Amino acid sequence: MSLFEDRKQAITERYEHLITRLNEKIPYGNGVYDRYKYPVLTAEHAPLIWKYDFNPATNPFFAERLGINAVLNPGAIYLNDKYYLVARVEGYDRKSFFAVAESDNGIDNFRFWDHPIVMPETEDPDTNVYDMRLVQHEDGWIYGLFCTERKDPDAPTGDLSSAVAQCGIARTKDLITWERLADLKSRSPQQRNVVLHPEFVDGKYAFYTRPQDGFISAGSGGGIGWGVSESIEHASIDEELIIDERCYHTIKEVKNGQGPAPIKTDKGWLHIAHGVRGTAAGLRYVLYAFLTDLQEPYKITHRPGGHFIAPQGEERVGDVSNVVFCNGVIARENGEVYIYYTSSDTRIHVATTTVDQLLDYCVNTPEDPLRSYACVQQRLQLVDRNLEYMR
Ligand code: M1P
Repeated sequence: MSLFEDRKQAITERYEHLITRLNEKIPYGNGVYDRYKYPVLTAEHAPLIWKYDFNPATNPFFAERLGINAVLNPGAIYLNDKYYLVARVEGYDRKSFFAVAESDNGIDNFRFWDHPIVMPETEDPDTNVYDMRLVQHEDGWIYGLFCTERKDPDAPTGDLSSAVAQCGIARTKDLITWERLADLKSRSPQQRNVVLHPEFVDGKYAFYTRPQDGFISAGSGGGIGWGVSESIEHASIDEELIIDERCYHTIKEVKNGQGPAPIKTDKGWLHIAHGVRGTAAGLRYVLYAFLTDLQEPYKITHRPGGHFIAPQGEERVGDVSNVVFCNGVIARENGEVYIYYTSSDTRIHVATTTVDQLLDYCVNTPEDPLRSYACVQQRLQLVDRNLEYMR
């Protein structure tokens, strides 16, 4: 066989082995959720036809032509008995694009569709798009809200890093054809982590936002915000209410952001979000959870203290280390929940749980009491209750 054929065959076999590998639940868990042995999507899951030129006349070494650097931060949706992830796929050129991967069971055998999503541009082209939140809205459309990033037109000469992040909005019925709507307008100079609430609130479209002053830094802004808009075609928020603030010496001291759209339960809307704190090794991103009122989704009713998922083991290392991020969750009608989280901006994992377990976590985990002394009191209460019970 030629070098071309040798490589093509070996690489195709390795790829098929990876794509069809069964996942394994890691035993014991923590009673709140279970992690799995293997990531569900990595850069290696990108179809070979996205990367290689399969014509030996133009690619005699079967060399990669367009590499994929990372597959991360997917939106998630359950449709037609399948689990779909709309992943952020990042090429070697640092640009991200969206692509759909599907699986029958949500924990393994995810396979990308042949064609990445063609996301139409607005009249102001995006430099980079990423982190789609997929929402099946009660108006009948599936919406994808994502970050659109463009160079900051006010950046001083020589500053090639400053950017403006805003919320792009698109809608679809089938995840194939997307109609791009106008970017969200709000008063904040920067918006990331914007999420559409799945239901109308007082007849309006409602959004979770994350206003901030700078591209990276929250500055005087930050926190998870809430705002409403009459229109989705030209979404515009006049007033943003901060519903979950940043807080000194907590997991969300530097910034925080809504994860996927919240899950509707009989005890309230169940939210997964990310919190960021500074360390000597850089920023640390963890996930946390909270519950909001069913009628007034902007009112938090329960806030379990501390992190819900933090990076562990190999998850701690990647392109942006010490990060877990989640913008995709699937809550099945039977109560099963699939949380798709990304570790270190590099690969996607699943954690499985149930609505009952998540509600138990939210309702029965005490809040962060914000001081060491109070934390000790909290733990002593648990110890004493246990000793009394076990007597
Ligand atoms: O690198 C970690 C994350 O940083 C950003 O999130 P945030 O705006 O909350 O800081 C995003 O760029 C996200 O994609 C990335 O995973």
